[in-house]
Amino acid sequence: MRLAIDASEAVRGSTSPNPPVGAVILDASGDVVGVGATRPPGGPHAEVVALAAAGKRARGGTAVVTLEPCNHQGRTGPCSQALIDGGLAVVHYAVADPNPTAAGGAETLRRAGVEVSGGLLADDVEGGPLRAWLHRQRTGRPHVTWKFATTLDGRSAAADGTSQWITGPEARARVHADRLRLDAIVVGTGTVLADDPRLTARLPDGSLAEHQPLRVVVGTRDIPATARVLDDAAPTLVLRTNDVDEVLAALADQDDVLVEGGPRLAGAFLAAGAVDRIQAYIAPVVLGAGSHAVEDAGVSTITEALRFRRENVEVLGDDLLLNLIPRAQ
Ligand code: AOF
Ligand code: ZN
Repeated sequence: MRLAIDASEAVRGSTSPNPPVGAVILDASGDVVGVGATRPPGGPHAEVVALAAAGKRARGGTAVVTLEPCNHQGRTGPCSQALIDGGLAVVHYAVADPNPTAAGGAETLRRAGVEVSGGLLADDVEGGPLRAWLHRQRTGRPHVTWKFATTLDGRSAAADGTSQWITGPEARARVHADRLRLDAIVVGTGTVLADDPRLTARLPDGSLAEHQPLRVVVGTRDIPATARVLDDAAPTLVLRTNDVDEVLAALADQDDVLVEGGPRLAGAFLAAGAVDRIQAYIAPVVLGAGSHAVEDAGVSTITEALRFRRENVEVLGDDLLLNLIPRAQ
């Protein structure tokens, strides 16, 4: 299952609206004979990719899949039937498929005499590669991560508005590595006017990655046609609204969405309860003046404070990355 999770991580960001699934086939003696992951929409599912690699060696073997094999004729045939046809004796999956159209694969396999078990490393899969997709299946809304960088004194830009760079090179490398796996990056028009960001996913050598997240600019201020976010390096969606629900509706086909600055956009998402996860980069830097990461989150008294709990803390060079999720979840 660890191998299947790794395989699915490698395709995260390239499969939505389908989930990034990983599959591993072991032959009858337990050797790995096929590894696969979901191809971009319209392409084969993970199991079919892994079965193709395994060929006849799958007969009498075991399939390990991060999601319950699908049971429907969609853009591709049902994976449950592909596993039966491949002669698999055992199937382990991590998470049941919550999509009613696709569910039922476990039952179909059992009826065909295959030994089936679910739940293997389910927490790792639910909190990892399938987290954003499962969230959208459950809520109908994309999974939103709010990311920001702050100094020790809680500033995200200096008094003159400059903000590059608060964090060090390790943290910046991490931000770019994460971008490769996203479906969309959202910024406000104020950030475009102040920083003129490109918002592209770039490889360590600075070149453009093959998969680019959708760039989304939100707000009612005009941005110049020369803004770098409008270049042809990646697709861009401009939403002339301040309404968080409208933004989420426009992104209904995206699983994994990152909201970056600025402070008003972050405040609007927080106030709307639309932040599912926070990535807070904290740099050992003091500015003593300058703007904060959030302007107004709809909180006027301490009992209304928005509270989060720690998922984990990472050390990146001299900086810290706090991964947080809402208390209620
Ligand atoms: C699997 N293995 O690798 C994936 C699955 O649009 P379709 O026809 O490709 O079907 C998409 C649905 O299939 C998706 O919503 C989810 O329920 C399941 N995805 N299932 O057995 C895979 N990606
Ligand atoms: Zn399938």
